[in-house]
Amino acid sequence: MYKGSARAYTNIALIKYWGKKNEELILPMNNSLSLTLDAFYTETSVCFDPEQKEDRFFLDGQLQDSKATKKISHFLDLVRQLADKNWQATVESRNFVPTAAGLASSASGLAALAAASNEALTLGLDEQGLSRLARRGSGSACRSIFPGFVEWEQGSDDETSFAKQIPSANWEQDLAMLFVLINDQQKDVSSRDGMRRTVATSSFYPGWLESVPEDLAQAKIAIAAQNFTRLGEVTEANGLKMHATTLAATPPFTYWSPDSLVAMNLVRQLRKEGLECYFTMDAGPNVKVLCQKKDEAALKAAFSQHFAPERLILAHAGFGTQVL
Ligand code: FM0
Repeated sequence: MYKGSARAYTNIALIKYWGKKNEELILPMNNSLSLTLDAFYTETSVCFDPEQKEDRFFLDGQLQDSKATKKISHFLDLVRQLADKNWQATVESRNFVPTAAGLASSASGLAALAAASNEALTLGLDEQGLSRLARRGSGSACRSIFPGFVEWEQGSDDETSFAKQIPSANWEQDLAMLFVLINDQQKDVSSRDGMRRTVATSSFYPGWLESVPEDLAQAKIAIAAQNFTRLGEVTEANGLKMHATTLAATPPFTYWSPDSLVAMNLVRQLRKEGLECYFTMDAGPNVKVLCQKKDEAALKAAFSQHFAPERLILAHAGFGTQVL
């Protein structure tokens, strides 16, 4: 039996990955920095079978169509290349994440598949190798290999583009993130298409790229100094800049919905009232609010006045990818 199983947790970028300099290798235009969280994860098992005719992909028990399977097969091709085997596989994935709701399920999904494949075919990859492999499936997946604060170094080729954990003296244990689920609809523009269109057409994209190194430096200073205000301010500003690039794309688009703005405004109001919190958003309408653990109950209570309780999920710092 050539079988392996793994669990990987989602991560949310505080300094965003937005745009590729190499689409095939998934090399990003800029470094990014994330926090791995405990609330959403994917469990994946992969079984390579020398007798099997074609790859099969089950998501939450449902056999997936050829389009969804193609993405997985493309990734498995890389694994097969590494193992020098041409065996087809059955992949069974269970998502403890609302799929395609901007909750970075591709990050946990591809990180879990990379680790499961490493196990199944005894590839012997270490964490850095796993991060590089996961990256080929989905860029943000390379960060989900690690717990805590994680930086993805863009690198210049396949060898040099991978994530690593940032020393933090476990400060992330003092933090929390409130997920505000704005709706469960499938998103209109995938992150892959959105960033491609933005790089190709947005006149704001060069401004984004120019500003990231300073934002990243500020975030790292804040983590080293355990300065929540500094980390929150740069997180919120960086996310807004990323979303601004989409408005200047051709055709223009936005991931924001009216309720996203309600959530953003609430964060600003709470801050004025002395509850320190900061928002960030990804390629979907959901809003993620960073706060200190000591304030999480008050934050959730304040959001409960505007959003149904089932739309509010508190997360804390999560774990690195685990073999099951
Ligand atoms: O996570 O085309 O990894 O840094 O979530 O598969 O490489 O799904 F929306 C912002 C994640 C993008 C920011 O992109 O893209 C971040 C985003 P792929 P991903």
